[in-house]
Amino acid sequence: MNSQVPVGLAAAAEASAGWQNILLQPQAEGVYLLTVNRPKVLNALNADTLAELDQALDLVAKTPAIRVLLVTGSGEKAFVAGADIAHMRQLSALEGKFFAEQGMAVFRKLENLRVPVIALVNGYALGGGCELAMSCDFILAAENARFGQPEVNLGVTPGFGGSQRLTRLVGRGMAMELLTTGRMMNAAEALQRGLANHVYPQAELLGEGIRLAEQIATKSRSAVQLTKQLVQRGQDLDLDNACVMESDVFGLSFSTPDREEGMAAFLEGRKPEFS
Ligand code: DAK
Repeated sequence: MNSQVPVGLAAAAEASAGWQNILLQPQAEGVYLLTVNRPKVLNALNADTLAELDQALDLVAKTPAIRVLLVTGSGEKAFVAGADIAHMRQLSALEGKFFAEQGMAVFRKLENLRVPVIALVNGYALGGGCELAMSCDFILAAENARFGQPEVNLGVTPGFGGSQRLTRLVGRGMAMELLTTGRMMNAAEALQRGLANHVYPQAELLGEGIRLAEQIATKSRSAVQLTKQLVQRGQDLDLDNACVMESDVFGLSFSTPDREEGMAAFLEGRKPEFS
């Protein structure tokens, strides 16, 4: 399929039917749930799973009806317990490099999706699992969530962006501590350190995720997506250039029908009906 051609939900459902390791399911109007579905190995990521994730993200990108994506793991024990160690054990140095590049590219694609992406961390998020969660726009955690980068226990370094994203999210000192000890952080600490936005009892995590996603899905699609671009791109710019970019995008948002509708609705005292 041409990645530029928008597809409808029926075509998207058909395209996802062949996947073995992941699920992409509607949850509410505009809200889809992407689940890593290998519960027997705590949803560990092997090359096949990464390839399916890559296809799923292409599908999400070209399905305009999907306005917010939730990402989680199957079962009640794990979000994703890391890269698949049985798979990695067989890799040569060159294959290891390709595996890391594959994971990096998939997580970068996730990060760069136009739509907001929310990680629902329902248990262990270790190594590649923590890296997957950190590639989402923000994290909601269940009370049993555990975050960590235990690569030092395996004699390797993080390979899917963990050393970089964790440092940006929790700061250099705490990232160094977690990366060099491999210790796990529980949900309360993740909340305290700003890695997770909220913590919920496990049984409520999906419902809360859907509720929050629905709030976003009712807002102006163009404003939400432009805002994501501003946050994504701005964090790597100096403040002067980032503010120039914000002025430009602010101007651009004035060209949208949603701007006309949003402002008219406010002045007329009614709810906006965004396109
Ligand atoms: N890979 C493969 N299988 C895994 C797994 C994993 N990451 N994590 C768990 N499993 C499997 C277990 O082997 C077990 O399988 P069976 O024995 O039942 O066949 C099953 O899932 C249930 O796990 P446990 O029996 O161990 O369950 P417990 O409750 O006792 O312990 C645990 C849960 C999450 C604490 C434990 O499973 C654990 O420590 N898992 C490994 C966590 C971990 O170290 N993850 C990897 C992080 S490192 C790179 C590319 C990528 C990466 C690095 C470099 N380059 C190529 C350079 C990324 C690395 C990582 O992600």
